[in-house]
Order: sequence, then C-alpha cells, then structure tokens
Amino acid sequence: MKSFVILLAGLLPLLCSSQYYTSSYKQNVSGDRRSPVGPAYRASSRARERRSRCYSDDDRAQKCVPEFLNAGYNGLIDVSNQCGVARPQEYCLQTGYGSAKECRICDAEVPSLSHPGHHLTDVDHDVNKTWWQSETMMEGIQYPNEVNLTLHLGKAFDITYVRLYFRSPRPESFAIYKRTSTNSVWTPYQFYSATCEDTYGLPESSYLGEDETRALCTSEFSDISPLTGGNVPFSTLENRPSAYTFESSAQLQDWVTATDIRIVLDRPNTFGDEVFGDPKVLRSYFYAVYDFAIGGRCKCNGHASNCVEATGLSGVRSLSCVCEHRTMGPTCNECQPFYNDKPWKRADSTDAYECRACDCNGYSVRCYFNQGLYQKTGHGGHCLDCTANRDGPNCQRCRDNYYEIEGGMCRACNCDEQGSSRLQCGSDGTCACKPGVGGNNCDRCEDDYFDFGSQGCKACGCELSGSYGNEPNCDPHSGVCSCKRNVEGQQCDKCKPGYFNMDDENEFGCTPCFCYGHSSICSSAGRYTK
Ligand SMILES: [Ca+2]
Repeated sequence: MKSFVILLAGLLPLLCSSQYYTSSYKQNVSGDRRSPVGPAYRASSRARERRSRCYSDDDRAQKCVPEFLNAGYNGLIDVSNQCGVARPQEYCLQTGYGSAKECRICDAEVPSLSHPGHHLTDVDHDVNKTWWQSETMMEGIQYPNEVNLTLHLGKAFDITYVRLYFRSPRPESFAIYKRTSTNSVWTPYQFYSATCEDTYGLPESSYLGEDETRALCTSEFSDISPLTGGNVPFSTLENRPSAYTFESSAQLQDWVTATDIRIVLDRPNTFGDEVFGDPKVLRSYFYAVYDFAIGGRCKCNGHASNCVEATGLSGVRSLSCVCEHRTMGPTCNECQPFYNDKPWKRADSTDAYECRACDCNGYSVRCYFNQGLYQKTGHGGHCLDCTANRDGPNCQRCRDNYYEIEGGMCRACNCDEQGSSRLQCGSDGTCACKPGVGGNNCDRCEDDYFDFGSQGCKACGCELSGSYGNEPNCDPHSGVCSCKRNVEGQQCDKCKPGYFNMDDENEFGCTPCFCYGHSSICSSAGRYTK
C-alpha cells in the first residue's frame, strides 16, 4: 500500500496539469472502491443542459465530453476460468508459509458460495464484498496456463486508468491488454512481473524513449504481500511526456482508446511450498479479485457531452455518443452528410471544429468534402445531385448546355448538333450557328442558303434584281432561287428568251423585246434608257 501512495503522489502534478484528468479521476484511482462514479449508462433527463455544454451561452460551439465514469460498471465480462463450475471445489485461505490452512467450498450452483465474473464489475459494499475466483493450483492454475478476464465496454472509450483490487495475493506475473474494435488485435498496455525478462522478454524499465505507446514491465506490484486487499492501478498516461500536450498528440489519443480491456493472469505468487505437493497448499494458490474498474469517458472526440445506451438488432446493448457540432458516427468521427464544407477534426479547447454546412444555394442536400477545393477557396463542400438542372461545386450555375432564366431557373439551350458551332448557348439562350445556318436553335439554313449539314449551309447566290420581291429566296434543299416572272436560271440571273434588261425596279424582272415582228430575240443594249 505504501508504494501505491508514493505512486499517487508522483502522479498528482500530472493530474493537475492535464485537462484530461478530472477530480473524479483522483477520487477513483486513490481508492474509492466502494462504488463507481455512478451508473455508467444513466438515463438522460437533462438533454437540454447536456446540449448546452457543447455550446456556449451565446450559442458558440465548444469542446464537450461525456461524464467521467467507471466504464466497466455492470459491463459485459468474460472469464476463462471460474471455481466450482463443474462441481463444488475446495480452496484454502492463504495464511502464509507453513501455517495451518482453513479451507472452504466454491460452488457455482449456490449463490452464497459462487464467484462468477460479474462480481468483478458490481457495486461492492464495505461488508459483504463480492469477488470472482479461479480454480486453484490443484486444478492446474499455474504457468503456462493463463486465465483471462475480458471486459467489453460496448464502444470506444478514452481510458484514464484500469484498476484491479485483489482478494488473493497479487499475481507474480500478469498483463493488461486492450483492443480498439471487435476484430482488432490485442495490444499490451502494461506488464506486471517479478520476472519481467524471463516471463515477458522485457527489461524492467520505465524508460519509453521515442515510442510513447509501448507497454512497459514493472515488478512494483508483484510481491506476495499483502495476502489480501492489494490494489494495482494502471494509469494510461503516467510517465508519457506527451500527456502534457495530449490534445495535439494523435499518438496518445490512440493509446488511450479502447473498446475492450483484457487482464491475462499468467503466474500466481507462492511461498515456494507448492513443490511438496500438499493438496492444502496447492488449494491455497488461486486468483481472486474483488473489483475490476476502468476509469474513462465515452470516446466522442469532443463532440458530445452524452453517451446513451442502445440495443442493436442482435439484442446486444451498446453505447452511442449523442453527437453535436453536426457530427455523426460511433465516436462522432465524421461530419453529417450536408456538413462537409470543412474537414472533420477532433474538438480541442481552442476550437470545437464544428462541421460547416455546404453552400448549395438551396439546390442540393448532399455534398462531399473536396480537399483541393478547400485549399483553393477555403470551402471544401462540393454539392452532389443539384436539382433544377444546376451544376458546379455550389450548384451556382446552370449545367452544361443550359442557360439561366428568371427566378434562377435553367432552360435547355437545345442548340442543333449539326447546325451549331457549340452546344452551349449564350446567357440569353441564343445558339452560335455555323456559316449560312440560322434559326434560334441553328436548325435550318438562312435565306439564300441551302444544303443544311455538318458543314453548315452553302450560299444560293440569288441575283437580287431577278429574285421574287427583290429578296434572295431559294429552295433549302436544291438551292434553286425563286425568280420574277420574266427571269430564269438557278440564281435568277438571266432574262427569259424574248426579254431583256433585268432591273430591280421591274416587277417582272425583264422587259419584253420590241423588234417589230422581225425577231423575238434581243439583248440589252448599253444605250437603252427607259
Ligand atoms: Ca465485487
């Protein structure tokens, strides 16, 4: 117990300097083993108050965290061994080397004599403390047979400490592991052993070096004394220098994250008298633990002040962050669908990094974060599926080949594919036509042009003074011009036989010849005047 007090005294400057710790941490790790901070999954009746913790009085977003609690309280626990399950089993109380031993019965069928795993995470009272207990060395509980205690937290937590409160002597060798998802590997948190090098292949050391996420081995809690009531507190950030700058240390933020905690009990402590094979002595060596506590907060990345219990489709209870700041996900680890204008970030004490809505000008409810766009403009939200034929990162313009009309509506250009030089029309909707092509949509030849095609239209070349009404007008397919009565030729450039002097003032184009019956053929003479 003395060493425990020294450890805490060493911890206190760290506790006071880091915002990560709270007064409830101190209260818990320093020995309030009666009960956890409160029911872990307490129902919320103060939603408004909790929400306000994520927003200041003037409604500005601020970092918020769920309450600090014993994450293990009433948690789902698996134990790989328990006394008295197959049949009632005898165990003897450890009273020291060579002394007479009082023996008792463990029987899983009799509540008052059973010691199941859930006794590790219940509320203990000063009298009538409950405990979990393994079989004894008589049944083979000895290295290398390990015993596992696995606590499932239901979701990711930011773990501040793990604490074990032993009824048996503390083990000679054991380890704490964590994992960060149901399928991930178990990562060691800490090894405890009087034989670090031999049992775990690690030097006994408190030196971390560069890697602050390395598990260390210590012999500090591996003495057989006290025979009962020994504690083992493991503080996740103790001796890890970046704890002082925890908010900016992604490495340590990962280090404290866990969804499950496992205790692997490798070797019980003994007085060495087990070598004589006395059954009473063998039955006095076993593991027994009153309490397995985990101090921490539901991990919500600074975006929730509340974590609630939910029952999934499979009937398994789990916890969920009540995400604020427009975030979502199991640990509020992403922005809501329409709030991707900035990159998602964990909240810290200077900035809540509230997710920002995309600006889609009212034409979309979906967007994604585009890093390139963000670097260029400061707004990374790229809208998806713009309605009303709109397009662009902010649905700020009409989509290709459309133009804007009154009221922000977009109308199709409908520029003819053959007759237009491009499919995009101007802001007034007019299409750019190829040579000789006309019409609003460039879908027909202009007057005096014919043979509509991908090259445009060809000129008919109608002679104005020979054309009907002095206006060029040709057949759009054949290119034949429409002539005045006394005019002929594809381009209306000739007087019919018997006519001469094509003139635009002549309604019929040419004047009949007057050769007094001698001839019906004539031509225009230079000196002819009317
Ligand atoms: Ca208990």
